Amino acid sequence: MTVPALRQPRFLQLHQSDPAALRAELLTGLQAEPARIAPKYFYDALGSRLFDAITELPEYYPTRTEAALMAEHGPAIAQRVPRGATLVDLGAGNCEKAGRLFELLQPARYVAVDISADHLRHALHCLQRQFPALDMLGVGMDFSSRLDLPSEVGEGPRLLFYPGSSIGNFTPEEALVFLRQTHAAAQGGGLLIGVDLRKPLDVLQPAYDDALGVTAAFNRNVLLHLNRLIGSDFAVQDWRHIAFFNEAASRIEMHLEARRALTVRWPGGERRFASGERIHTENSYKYALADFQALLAAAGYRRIEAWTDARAWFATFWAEA
Ligand code: AVJ
Repeated sequence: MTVPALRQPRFLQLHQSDPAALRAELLTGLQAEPARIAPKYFYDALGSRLFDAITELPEYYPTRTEAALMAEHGPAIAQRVPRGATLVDLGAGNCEKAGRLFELLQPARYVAVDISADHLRHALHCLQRQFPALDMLGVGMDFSSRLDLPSEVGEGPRLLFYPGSSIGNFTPEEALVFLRQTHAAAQGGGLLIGVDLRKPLDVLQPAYDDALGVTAAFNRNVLLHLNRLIGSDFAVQDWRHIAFFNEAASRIEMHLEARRALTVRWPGGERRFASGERIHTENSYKYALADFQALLAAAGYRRIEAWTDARAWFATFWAEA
Protein backbone atom coordinates (compact mmCIF):
# COMPACT_ATOMS: atom_id res chain seq x y z
CA MET A 1 0.00 0.00 0.00
CA THR A 2 1.37 3.42 -0.89
CA VAL A 3 0.60 6.41 1.26
CA PRO A 4 0.06 9.60 -0.78
CA ALA A 5 2.56 12.34 -0.01
CA LEU A 6 0.97 14.91 2.29
CA ARG A 7 0.58 18.38 0.90
CA GLN A 8 2.60 21.05 2.69
CA PRO A 9 1.83 24.76 2.83
CA ARG A 10 4.26 26.97 0.91
CA PHE A 11 5.58 30.28 2.27
CA LEU A 12 6.74 33.51 0.71
CA GLN A 13 8.20 36.48 2.60
CA LEU A 14 7.97 39.72 0.58
CA HIS A 15 8.07 42.39 3.26
CA GLN A 16 11.57 43.20 4.50
CA SER A 17 11.42 45.54 7.43
CA ASP A 18 13.82 48.43 6.85
CA PRO A 19 14.96 49.52 10.35
CA ALA A 20 16.01 53.02 9.20
CA ALA A 21 12.66 53.69 7.44
CA LEU A 22 10.72 52.30 10.40
CA ARG A 23 12.65 54.52 12.82
CA ALA A 24 12.14 57.60 10.63
CA GLU A 25 8.38 56.92 10.42
CA LEU A 26 8.05 56.45 14.18
CA LEU A 27 10.09 59.56 15.02
CA THR A 28 8.05 61.69 12.58
CA GLY A 29 4.90 60.60 14.41
CA LEU A 30 6.40 61.25 17.85
CA GLN A 31 7.50 64.77 16.88
CA ALA A 32 4.17 65.64 15.21
CA GLU A 33 1.56 67.97 16.77
CA PRO A 34 -0.31 66.13 18.17
CA ALA A 35 2.00 63.13 18.51
CA ARG A 36 0.83 59.90 16.89
CA ILE A 37 1.76 56.21 16.70
CA ALA A 38 0.17 54.05 13.95
CA PRO A 39 -2.09 51.23 15.23
CA LYS A 40 -0.04 48.57 13.42
CA TYR A 41 2.55 48.97 16.22
CA PHE A 42 0.07 47.53 18.76
CA TYR A 43 0.78 44.05 17.47
CA ASP A 44 4.06 42.88 18.97
CA ALA A 45 3.94 39.41 20.62
CA LEU A 46 2.29 40.72 23.82
CA GLY A 47 0.03 43.15 21.94
CA SER A 48 -1.28 40.33 19.74
CA ARG A 49 -2.09 38.30 22.86
CA LEU A 50 -3.76 41.30 24.49
CA PHE A 51 -5.85 41.77 21.35
CA ASP A 52 -6.91 38.10 21.52
CA ALA A 53 -7.91 38.74 25.16
CA ILE A 54 -9.92 41.83 24.08
CA THR A 55 -11.95 39.65 21.72
CA GLU A 56 -13.09 37.60 24.73
CA LEU A 57 -14.16 40.57 26.88
CA PRO A 58 -17.90 40.89 27.56
CA GLU A 59 -17.79 44.52 26.38
CA TYR A 60 -16.01 43.86 23.07
CA TYR A 61 -18.91 42.87 20.81
CA PRO A 62 -17.33 42.93 17.27
CA THR A 63 -15.61 39.52 17.18
CA ARG A 64 -18.47 37.47 18.60
CA THR A 65 -21.09 39.44 16.68
CA GLU A 66 -19.27 38.83 13.40
CA ALA A 67 -18.85 35.12 14.23
CA ALA A 68 -22.57 34.74 15.02
CA LEU A 69 -23.55 36.60 11.89
CA MET A 70 -21.27 34.45 9.72
CA ALA A 71 -22.67 31.30 11.33
CA GLU A 72 -26.26 32.44 10.77
CA HIS A 73 -25.89 33.79 7.23
CA GLY A 74 -23.12 31.46 6.07
CA PRO A 75 -25.35 29.46 3.69
CA ALA A 76 -26.74 32.68 2.11
CA ILE A 77 -23.22 34.07 1.73
CA ALA A 78 -22.04 30.80 0.18
CA GLN A 79 -24.78 31.10 -2.46
CA ARG A 80 -23.30 34.39 -3.68
CA VAL A 81 -19.62 33.52 -3.55
CA PRO A 82 -18.04 31.55 -6.45
CA ARG A 83 -16.88 27.99 -5.63
CA GLY A 84 -13.37 26.85 -6.36
CA ALA A 85 -11.95 30.34 -5.90
CA THR A 86 -8.66 31.32 -4.36
CA LEU A 87 -9.48 32.49 -0.84
CA VAL A 88 -7.12 35.38 -0.01
CA ASP A 89 -7.18 36.09 3.73
CA LEU A 90 -5.95 39.63 4.42
CA GLY A 91 -4.42 39.93 7.88
CA ALA A 92 -4.86 36.22 8.51
CA GLY A 93 -3.15 36.00 11.93
CA ASN A 94 -4.16 32.63 13.39
CA CYS A 95 -6.27 31.79 10.28
CA GLU A 96 -9.18 30.82 12.54
CA LYS A 97 -11.91 32.77 10.75
CA ALA A 98 -10.91 31.49 7.30
CA GLY A 99 -10.69 27.91 8.58
CA ARG A 100 -14.38 28.10 9.50
CA LEU A 101 -15.17 29.13 5.90
CA PHE A 102 -13.52 26.26 4.03
CA GLU A 103 -16.42 23.85 4.27
CA LEU A 104 -18.89 26.58 3.38
CA LEU A 105 -17.07 28.22 0.46
CA GLN A 106 -15.08 25.27 -0.91
CA PRO A 107 -12.06 27.26 -2.09
CA ALA A 108 -9.53 25.59 -4.41
CA ARG A 109 -6.63 27.40 -2.78
CA TYR A 110 -6.05 29.30 0.44
CA VAL A 111 -3.65 32.24 0.55
CA ALA A 112 -3.02 33.66 4.02
CA VAL A 113 -1.48 37.15 4.05
CA ASP A 114 0.10 38.67 7.14
CA ILE A 115 2.93 41.08 7.86
CA SER A 116 5.18 38.11 8.66
CA ALA A 117 5.11 34.66 7.01
CA ASP A 118 6.52 33.31 10.29
CA HIS A 119 3.29 34.28 12.08
CA LEU A 120 1.47 32.03 9.62
CA ARG A 121 3.63 28.90 9.82
CA HIS A 122 2.02 27.29 12.85
CA ALA A 123 -1.56 28.11 11.81
CA LEU A 124 -1.12 26.92 8.21
CA HIS A 125 0.51 23.64 9.25
CA CYS A 126 -2.44 23.02 11.63
CA LEU A 127 -4.97 23.89 8.94
CA GLN A 128 -3.19 21.73 6.37
CA ARG A 129 -3.62 18.69 8.67
CA GLN A 130 -7.36 19.42 8.91
CA PHE A 131 -7.70 20.08 5.16
CA PRO A 132 -5.05 17.87 3.53
CA ALA A 133 -6.32 18.43 -0.03
CA LEU A 134 -6.36 22.23 0.01
CA ASP A 135 -3.49 24.07 -1.67
CA MET A 136 -2.11 26.58 0.88
CA LEU A 137 0.24 29.50 0.60
CA GLY A 138 1.41 31.89 3.34
CA VAL A 139 2.53 35.33 2.17
CA GLY A 140 4.40 37.79 4.40
CA MET A 141 3.66 41.30 3.16
CA ASP A 142 2.56 44.71 4.42
CA PHE A 143 -0.58 45.62 2.48
CA SER A 144 -1.48 48.60 4.73
CA SER A 145 0.01 51.13 2.30
CA ARG A 146 -0.42 49.15 -0.95
CA LEU A 147 -2.06 45.83 -1.85
CA ASP A 148 0.16 44.26 -4.47
CA LEU A 149 -0.46 40.50 -4.50
CA PRO A 150 2.38 38.36 -5.89
CA SER A 151 1.89 36.20 -9.02
CA GLU A 152 2.26 33.09 -6.81
CA VAL A 153 -1.37 33.68 -5.74
CA GLY A 154 -2.17 32.20 -9.16
CA GLU A 155 -4.83 32.61 -11.84
CA GLY A 156 -8.55 32.20 -11.39
CA PRO A 157 -11.20 34.13 -9.49
CA ARG A 158 -10.14 35.44 -6.13
CA LEU A 159 -12.22 35.77 -3.04
CA LEU A 160 -10.63 38.46 -0.90
CA PHE A 161 -11.53 38.09 2.76
CA TYR A 162 -11.05 41.02 5.14
CA PRO A 163 -12.97 40.27 8.35
CA GLY A 164 -12.92 41.84 11.81
CA SER A 165 -13.60 45.44 10.70
CA SER A 166 -9.91 46.23 10.38
CA ILE A 167 -11.03 48.52 7.53
CA GLY A 168 -12.10 50.82 10.40
CA ASN A 169 -8.48 51.78 11.05
CA PHE A 170 -8.39 53.61 7.69
CA THR A 171 -10.04 57.01 7.22
CA PRO A 172 -12.93 56.75 4.70
CA GLU A 173 -10.63 58.33 2.06
CA GLU A 174 -7.90 55.75 2.74
CA ALA A 175 -10.53 53.01 2.85
CA LEU A 176 -11.67 53.99 -0.65
CA VAL A 177 -8.09 53.75 -1.95
CA PHE A 178 -7.69 50.36 -0.29
CA LEU A 179 -11.04 49.10 -1.64
CA ARG A 180 -10.02 50.12 -5.17
CA GLN A 181 -6.84 48.05 -4.74
CA THR A 182 -8.83 45.04 -3.53
CA HIS A 183 -11.16 45.53 -6.52
CA ALA A 184 -8.19 45.42 -8.91
CA ALA A 185 -6.74 42.38 -7.12
CA ALA A 186 -9.98 40.35 -7.02
CA GLN A 187 -9.98 39.64 -10.81
CA GLY A 188 -13.46 38.32 -11.51
CA GLY A 189 -14.12 37.30 -7.94
CA GLY A 190 -15.04 39.63 -5.12
CA LEU A 191 -14.59 40.88 -1.60
CA LEU A 192 -16.07 39.52 1.63
CA ILE A 193 -15.53 42.18 4.28
CA GLY A 194 -16.55 42.76 7.90
CA VAL A 195 -17.60 46.27 8.89
CA ASP A 196 -18.49 47.63 12.31
CA LEU A 197 -21.62 49.78 12.32
CA ARG A 198 -22.75 52.88 14.21
CA LYS A 199 -24.58 52.00 17.41
CA PRO A 200 -25.57 53.47 20.78
CA LEU A 201 -22.77 55.08 22.78
CA ASP A 202 -23.39 52.90 25.83
CA VAL A 203 -22.37 49.89 23.73
CA LEU A 204 -19.56 51.54 21.78
CA GLN A 205 -17.70 53.29 24.58
CA PRO A 206 -17.19 50.30 26.97
CA ALA A 207 -16.03 48.13 24.05
CA TYR A 208 -12.92 50.34 23.90
CA ASP A 209 -12.65 51.06 27.63
CA ASP A 210 -13.44 47.78 29.37
CA ALA A 211 -13.78 47.33 33.13
CA LEU A 212 -10.83 44.91 33.40
CA GLY A 213 -8.48 47.36 31.74
CA VAL A 214 -7.36 44.97 28.99
CA THR A 215 -7.83 47.60 26.25
CA ALA A 216 -5.90 50.07 28.42
CA ALA A 217 -3.05 47.53 28.65
CA PHE A 218 -3.24 46.94 24.87
CA ASN A 219 -3.00 50.69 24.23
CA ARG A 220 -0.19 51.35 26.74
CA ASN A 221 1.80 48.30 25.54
CA VAL A 222 2.49 50.17 22.29
CA LEU A 223 4.95 52.26 24.32
CA LEU A 224 6.93 49.17 25.37
CA HIS A 225 7.04 48.11 21.73
CA LEU A 226 8.29 51.58 20.77
CA ASN A 227 10.98 51.45 23.46
CA ARG A 228 12.34 48.32 21.80
CA LEU A 229 12.05 49.68 18.27
CA ILE A 230 13.68 53.11 18.77
CA GLY A 231 15.37 52.81 22.18
CA SER A 232 13.03 55.35 23.83
CA ASP A 233 12.40 55.44 27.60
CA PHE A 234 8.60 55.64 27.82
CA ALA A 235 7.37 54.60 31.30
CA VAL A 236 3.91 53.07 30.88
CA GLN A 237 2.78 54.21 34.34
CA ASP A 238 3.04 57.85 33.17
CA TRP A 239 0.37 57.31 30.50
CA ARG A 240 -3.39 57.01 30.84
CA HIS A 241 -5.65 55.15 28.36
CA ILE A 242 -8.27 57.40 26.71
CA ALA A 243 -11.05 56.13 24.43
CA PHE A 244 -14.08 58.08 23.21
CA PHE A 245 -16.48 58.23 20.29
CA ASN A 246 -15.91 61.21 18.01
CA GLU A 247 -19.47 61.69 16.77
CA ALA A 248 -18.65 64.12 13.96
CA ALA A 249 -16.04 61.79 12.46
CA SER A 250 -18.01 58.63 13.40
CA ARG A 251 -14.99 57.00 14.95
CA ILE A 252 -13.68 55.68 18.23
CA GLU A 253 -10.42 57.41 19.03
CA MET A 254 -7.79 55.99 21.34
CA HIS A 255 -5.08 58.16 22.86
CA LEU A 256 -2.43 57.95 25.55
CA GLU A 257 -2.48 60.93 27.90
CA ALA A 258 0.54 62.08 29.94
CA ARG A 259 -0.32 61.98 33.66
CA ARG A 260 2.32 64.66 34.40
CA ALA A 261 4.76 66.88 32.53
CA LEU A 262 7.57 64.62 31.32
CA THR A 263 10.34 64.20 28.78
CA VAL A 264 10.74 61.08 26.63
CA ARG A 265 14.29 60.47 25.38
CA TRP A 266 15.73 58.26 22.65
CA PRO A 267 19.19 58.07 21.05
CA GLY A 268 19.56 61.35 19.17
CA GLY A 269 16.42 63.10 20.38
CA GLU A 270 13.72 63.80 22.95
CA ARG A 271 10.25 65.25 23.30
CA ARG A 272 8.65 67.09 26.17
CA PHE A 273 5.01 66.36 26.91
CA ALA A 274 2.88 68.70 29.02
CA SER A 275 0.63 67.18 31.65
CA GLY A 276 -2.55 66.04 29.85
CA GLU A 277 -0.91 66.07 26.41
CA ARG A 278 -1.94 63.13 24.22
CA ILE A 279 -0.50 60.68 21.72
CA HIS A 280 -3.12 59.54 19.18
CA THR A 281 -2.83 55.75 18.75
CA GLU A 282 -5.95 54.58 16.89
CA ASN A 283 -9.10 55.46 14.98
CA SER A 284 -11.80 52.84 14.59
CA TYR A 285 -14.46 54.11 12.19
CA LYS A 286 -18.08 53.01 12.56
CA TYR A 287 -20.15 53.10 9.38
CA ALA A 288 -23.80 53.46 8.48
CA LEU A 289 -24.73 50.48 6.28
CA ALA A 290 -25.63 52.73 3.31
CA ASP A 291 -22.39 54.72 3.61
CA PHE A 292 -20.21 51.63 3.39
CA GLN A 293 -22.28 50.31 0.51
CA ALA A 294 -21.66 53.63 -1.30
CA LEU A 295 -17.92 53.33 -0.60
CA LEU A 296 -17.85 49.85 -2.19
CA ALA A 297 -19.75 51.16 -5.23
CA ALA A 298 -17.33 54.10 -5.54
CA ALA A 299 -14.45 51.60 -5.51
CA GLY A 300 -15.96 49.88 -8.57
CA TYR A 301 -17.80 46.98 -6.96
CA ARG A 302 -21.24 45.90 -8.20
CA ARG A 303 -23.91 43.48 -6.91
CA ILE A 304 -23.22 44.51 -3.35
CA GLU A 305 -25.01 42.61 -0.63
CA ALA A 306 -24.89 42.96 3.16
CA TRP A 307 -25.86 40.73 6.07
CA THR A 308 -26.15 41.98 9.64
CA ASP A 309 -26.86 40.51 13.07
CA ALA A 310 -30.34 41.02 14.58
CA ARG A 311 -29.25 44.23 16.39
CA ALA A 312 -27.48 45.57 13.25
CA TRP A 313 -24.24 46.12 15.17
CA PHE A 314 -21.97 44.57 12.55
CA ALA A 315 -22.20 43.85 8.83
CA THR A 316 -20.58 41.44 6.41
CA PHE A 317 -20.60 42.69 2.81
CA TRP A 318 -20.15 40.63 -0.33
CA ALA A 319 -19.23 42.73 -3.36
CA GLU A 320 -18.45 41.46 -6.87
CA ALA A 321 -15.35 42.85 -8.52
C1 AVJ B 1 -8.54 45.12 15.00
C2 AVJ B 1 -8.92 47.36 14.26
C3 AVJ B 1 -10.74 45.81 14.36
O1 AVJ B 1 -10.87 48.69 15.98
O2 AVJ B 1 -12.01 47.26 17.15
C4 AVJ B 1 -9.75 46.73 19.60
C5 AVJ B 1 -8.67 47.05 17.27
N1 AVJ B 1 -8.58 48.50 19.32
N2 AVJ B 1 -9.78 47.43 20.74
C6 AVJ B 1 -10.98 47.61 16.54
C7 AVJ B 1 -9.01 47.41 18.70
C8 AVJ B 1 -9.06 48.51 20.57
C9 AVJ B 1 -9.83 46.60 16.47
N3 AVJ B 1 -9.50 46.24 15.03
